[in-house]
Amino acid sequence: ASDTEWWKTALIYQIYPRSFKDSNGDGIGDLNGITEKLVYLNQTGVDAIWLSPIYLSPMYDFGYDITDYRKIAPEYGTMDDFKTLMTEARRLGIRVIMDLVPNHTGNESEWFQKSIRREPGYEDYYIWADGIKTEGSNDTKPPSNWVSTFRKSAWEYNSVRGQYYLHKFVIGQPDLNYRSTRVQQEMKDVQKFWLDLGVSGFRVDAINHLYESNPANFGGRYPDEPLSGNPNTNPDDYEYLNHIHTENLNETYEVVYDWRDLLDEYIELQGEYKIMMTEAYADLDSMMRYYGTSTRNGSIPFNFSFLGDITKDSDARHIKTVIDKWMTYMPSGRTANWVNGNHDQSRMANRQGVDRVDAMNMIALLLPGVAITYQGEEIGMTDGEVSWEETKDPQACNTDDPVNYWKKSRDPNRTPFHWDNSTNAGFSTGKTWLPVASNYHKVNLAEQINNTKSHYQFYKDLAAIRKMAAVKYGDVDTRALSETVLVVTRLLPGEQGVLGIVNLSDEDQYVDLTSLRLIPRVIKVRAVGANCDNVKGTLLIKNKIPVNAHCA
Ligand code: ISL
Ligand code: CA
Repeated sequence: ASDTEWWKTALIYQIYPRSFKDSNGDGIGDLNGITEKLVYLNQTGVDAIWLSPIYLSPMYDFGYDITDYRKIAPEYGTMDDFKTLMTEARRLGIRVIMDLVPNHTGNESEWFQKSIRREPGYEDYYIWADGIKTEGSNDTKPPSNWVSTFRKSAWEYNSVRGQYYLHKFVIGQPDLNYRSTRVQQEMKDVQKFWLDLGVSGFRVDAINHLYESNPANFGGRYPDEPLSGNPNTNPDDYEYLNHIHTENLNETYEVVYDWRDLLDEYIELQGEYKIMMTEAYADLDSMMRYYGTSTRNGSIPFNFSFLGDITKDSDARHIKTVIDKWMTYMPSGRTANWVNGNHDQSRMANRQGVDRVDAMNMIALLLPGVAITYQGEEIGMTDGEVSWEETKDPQACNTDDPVNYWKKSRDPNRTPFHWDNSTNAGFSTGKTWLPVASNYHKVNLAEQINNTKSHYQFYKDLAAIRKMAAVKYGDVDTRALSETVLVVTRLLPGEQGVLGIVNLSDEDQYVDLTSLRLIPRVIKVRAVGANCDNVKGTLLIKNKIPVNAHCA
């Protein structure tokens, strides 16, 4: 593939820098730690890494509250460290994708400080509004009933400015105002800054939140959201409301298409296509609009259906339905993508069960399009144990609930990576910012590199198979042969094909390959992986272990 096509079949590895590798013993992962491990990622077969935010930040939301989009957080390193990382990544052929957080800055940002003081040019950088007067009192109520995704009012009063500002996330994350053309330009300049440093694109944070309904259309006020009617919620909960005025507005899509145009300018400038992946948890129709229109190109909207719709109980037919849904809804000519985890969601081993980790990795890596792996999922890491006292995630802290906080906590899936059996799983020599999961003696990379039947070896095999022409460019056929057997076939005329078979049951199963009408096109069958026995058109599927085979 040329450099303008690489992204269509990329295997992207998400690094949560704070928890990947600590190089200086302060218990916090850093850029030099990542650089140290690039060889590992290259050997694994990763095409690109996406770095969760590494920018200057007070870390109320661990880097998603940015003070300066052009500076590196000192605990993660320096700009020189970043350049070293880029050079080493380029040498190994690994592309680097940055996290772009356009919806909000941190409250220590110079823009916000200037906006508080109404400095000329900065007055409308953020969403400011007067409170609502309450009768018989000098106090005001927030401008609308909007709730932060992290609970409680999304409005915070600022006494210097004498107005409320909107924060869809923590109080320290004021929402930027995209009705200001200056803000629009600032965010384009931020993108150019990083593109000029040679990064290969962006993962765009919380894109659905970019715009709110225009008060000009609602008598000068931000309109209340309608109630969702969800009986399990109270007015402090995000789910208490529907979000018709605050999510996926038409204006948001236009901005995404404009950014796509900006990125496309770099095809000529740097001879490389720059990827844009947008993050939104939304209904399928709203999601698909991010892809673009018949006249404009957009982004790759993250496909979170594996996270939300596939559970421990999903059978093969259901998994097929989930796969088909995205493929069918996706506008023609666009690129699919499969997300098996991230820093906001419980890990696969917990969500779908440790027995299904290999199966889910196989499905994601054999389907057409982009596959995104969150650090640790290649070795089947589990959620760690984080007590209330050790809890750092603001989403958990905001519950004010020492008993049920864990239901909202994202800390368990952010615990440090398990490199080996040594102290702190080889992540750090110092006290780690979050506790290391207790099972690291059993689940760690070093052990899995030495074990031919490990999650890691299986993942690495898949990453290699992914480079085959049939997986890059071939047709896909996904079939549930029964409730427990799912088959993914990738075929390209004249090329060696690939067959991935998942056994979701506890028993060995025999699969008659002749039942797959595709088989006459298969000439040679080569088994890959220790658990695959090819017996005259029948694949023996061993206990719970997904088997894969190449067939040509
Ligand atoms: O985490 C979620 C569901 O469990 C989402 O509601 C998530 O908060 C939302 O999609 C936005 O997430 C992103 O932006 C947040 C940040 O806290 C998350 O880590 C990030 O992935 C604010 O920047
Ligand atoms: Ca460190």
